[in-house]
Amino acid sequence: MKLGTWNSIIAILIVTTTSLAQSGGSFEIKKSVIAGGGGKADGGSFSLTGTVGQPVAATSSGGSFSVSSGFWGGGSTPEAPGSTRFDFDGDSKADVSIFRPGPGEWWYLRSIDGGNYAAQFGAGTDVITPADYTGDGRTDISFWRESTGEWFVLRSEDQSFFSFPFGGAGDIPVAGDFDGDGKADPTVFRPASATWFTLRSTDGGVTIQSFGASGDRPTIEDFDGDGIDDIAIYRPTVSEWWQLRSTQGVVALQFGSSGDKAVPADYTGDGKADIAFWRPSNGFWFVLRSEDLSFFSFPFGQTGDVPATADFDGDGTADPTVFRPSSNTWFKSQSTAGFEAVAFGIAGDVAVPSTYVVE
Ligand SMILES: [Ca+2]
Ligand SMILES: [Ca+2]
Ligand SMILES: [Ca+2]
Ligand SMILES: [Ca+2]
Repeated sequence: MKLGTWNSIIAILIVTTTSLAQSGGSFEIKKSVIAGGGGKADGGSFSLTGTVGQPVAATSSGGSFSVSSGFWGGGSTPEAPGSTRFDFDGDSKADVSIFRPGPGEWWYLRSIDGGNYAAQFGAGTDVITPADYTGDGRTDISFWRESTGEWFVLRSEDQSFFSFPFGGAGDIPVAGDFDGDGKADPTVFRPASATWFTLRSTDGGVTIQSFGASGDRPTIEDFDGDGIDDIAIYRPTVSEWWQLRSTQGVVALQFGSSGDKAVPADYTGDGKADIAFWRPSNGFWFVLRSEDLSFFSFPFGQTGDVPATADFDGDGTADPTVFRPSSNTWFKSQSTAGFEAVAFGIAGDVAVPSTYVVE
């Protein structure tokens, strides 16, 4: 989900007296990244139309002109970078979090300051659907009620909620950003007809697509790394992965065997989700590298654990993680911050980062 490439964009503003492509007066700009997704910088007889919006860096001056350049937010239509999944407090680090079905409570451990947060929202019979629907970079607590097909979203901004009907009995609710505006689009996969229905956040319209077959399970990720989530399925009976990639088209691969749990995420950190599964019988992880489709495997966790992968240390690379219900302990193999065990939850709790794991 997270767009690591945005973090690596570097703005370079160079002022010289030579004359090259982008020039005006006595200065020349070789490279620049301007905020606001289309903003413009002006000075005297010169103007520069911006390209990419990101948080502010600095202002550079030259002669009679200055350009505030680099990375800053705001503007009329800021393009939100993709949100980190299961990041409720908005620090780009996923938060250890549980849903308590009995009372319909959500609890999470804020990575930003170590505090606890709790909210009551939903019931044990609801299907939880956490995602950033409002586009503020923080995951919104959310659930889908199958009996009425209604979605409920608790806005991260002010804890108010909204609801709307979308989908019906038998559907599988998922969420992904399919139109690339930084807001998750409520989506249901209808197994009976292998049809996808997406409620677009950009214009409120509905996209209907056929992809997959009856019995498939949705596994949405950004597999081709273009910043737009891709419709994808895992076919448990034959361990096949089918992806309708937004830029690179359809691909199908076989990886895994019966009983494995599908846990696709970007474990290699190249910005593309990797096909991956966790094997409950021996606690091994298997990752098919997006770079070259070679694979690697390693043991982490044991039978009875629940895979709960997310990017807990916020470096853009998914961290293999398991939640152990017997002791309510989280074991994280973090790509940068290393191993960490955290006790969080009580008996019967559901690990929120396991929400979209399928088998
Ligand atoms: Ca966080
Ligand atoms: Ca994509
Ligand atoms: Ca990858
Ligand atoms: Ca990480």
